[in-house]
Amino acid sequence: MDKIILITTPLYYVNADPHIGHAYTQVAADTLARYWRQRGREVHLLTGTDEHGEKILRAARQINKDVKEFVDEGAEKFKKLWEKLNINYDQFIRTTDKIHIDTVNKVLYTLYEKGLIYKGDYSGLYCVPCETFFTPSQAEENLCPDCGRELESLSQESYFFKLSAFKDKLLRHIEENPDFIMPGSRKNEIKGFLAGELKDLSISRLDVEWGIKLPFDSRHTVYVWVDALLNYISAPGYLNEQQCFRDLWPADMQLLGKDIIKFHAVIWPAMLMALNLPLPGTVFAHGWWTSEGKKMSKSLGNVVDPAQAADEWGVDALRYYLLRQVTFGQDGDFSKSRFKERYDTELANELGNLLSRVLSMIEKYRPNASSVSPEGLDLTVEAALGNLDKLYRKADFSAILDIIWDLIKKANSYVEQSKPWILAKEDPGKLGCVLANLFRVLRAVGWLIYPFMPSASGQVFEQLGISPACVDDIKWNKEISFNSINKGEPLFPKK
Ligand code: ME8
Repeated sequence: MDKIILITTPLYYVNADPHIGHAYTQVAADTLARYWRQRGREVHLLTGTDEHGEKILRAARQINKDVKEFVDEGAEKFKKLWEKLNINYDQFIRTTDKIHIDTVNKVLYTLYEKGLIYKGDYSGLYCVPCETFFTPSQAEENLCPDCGRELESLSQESYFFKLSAFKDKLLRHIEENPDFIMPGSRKNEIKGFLAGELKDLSISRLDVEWGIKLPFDSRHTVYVWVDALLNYISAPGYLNEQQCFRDLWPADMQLLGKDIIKFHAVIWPAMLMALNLPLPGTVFAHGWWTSEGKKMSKSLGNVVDPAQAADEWGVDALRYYLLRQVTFGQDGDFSKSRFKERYDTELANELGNLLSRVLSMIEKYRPNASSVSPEGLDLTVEAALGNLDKLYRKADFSAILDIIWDLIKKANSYVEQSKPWILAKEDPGKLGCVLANLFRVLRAVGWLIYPFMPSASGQVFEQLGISPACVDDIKWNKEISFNSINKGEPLFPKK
């Protein structure tokens, strides 16, 4: 039996409202999950929220809210948005869940017993918004090298994880597993980072009240990143090492943004190695979105609210735009004018029009579906289907959408070239064949767009009057009938 495919997203901080960057990772994860389910694989999509630490506590205090109430509300905001964006996740873990807290305790105790955690003194700088430690040489003028905000000085007793002991093993793993860190640019970044000195990691703080206490020294609170990363094994059931854990772990695809690649491609695998657990198949760090050419920030007022964008354009169009606009792995810019351009051209004109014109012609001419000659379209459909597994494994959404749109464009040109309105008068036999070919292309297109645009896919099938259950149902030679077509509203109405 095939392994259950485990796909993970980061656990988002609950101190701020979800924005387009969070939606991006979710849409990508959901698209991968939908594809593999569509191929008959069992998938577990894991997501959740990161709720401990000083940043969260300060945010709650700032608005005089009880911190538990604050994180409960924060988690709900994410859940609500995922529902709106049609994100079909299987598990939502919160770092305040008991099973997670118990798992963190178990892991830290195990590592302590193994001699991989020791007590020392930490002296250095800390960025609260990024929840990250820096040495003075990494920071200019006391400013965070990542976010530019002021750093705080820390000097206190702390427990350390022997991260340095894993440097060579990590480098070897990266070399031996070319798909472990994707894309290649991120892999090079991590290899460069590991080429320098890898210091042990401070994993506890004395002065943070909101978090998990160290099981062997309750004066200390676990560093939020160690806490949060462990969700990836607490959620699938590491605590009791149940069968479900063995069925799910290791993750096949861990998705995240490039901002947190070091945590996921250095600290996280080292922790797994320390626990003698297998490493994830792929850690994929996608790029960063800006908005209208600028970094998104509250003060600039240019933060894109995904719920609002979905209201304005429709959920499917938003999902499409996010995965179409940039090659997954590269940075991108959210621009209303480019969104509109893609909406009008690719969704309304190319895809929406193809469906509506083909169905109008079938309704009008009522030909007999015939299968005399596929005129090459069959090969394009088969080639598209044949390439998908490989591309989805690489999360190469751009290449997949290129293939789908190539098919759509070919079908539109085929309409222009074969001129069914003339065939209706001159060659009814050929007309039946042309419209049957187009019906078959649309059947495949409905299937192919499903992971990206699940509702539009459903509408295509409804209008074609079919309900394919598996890929065999959309293969070229599977019989068709025009009897159940049901031309409906435009897929993507003009804005
Ligand atoms: O880092 N462009 O949570 P977070 C693209 N709690 N992606 C973006 C983005 C943008 N402008 N902004 C956010 C944390 N993201 C930790 C994670 S995991 C164990 C703990 C996405 O709320 C992207 O996936 O700051 C990024 O890595 C993540 O949100 C950061 O979310």
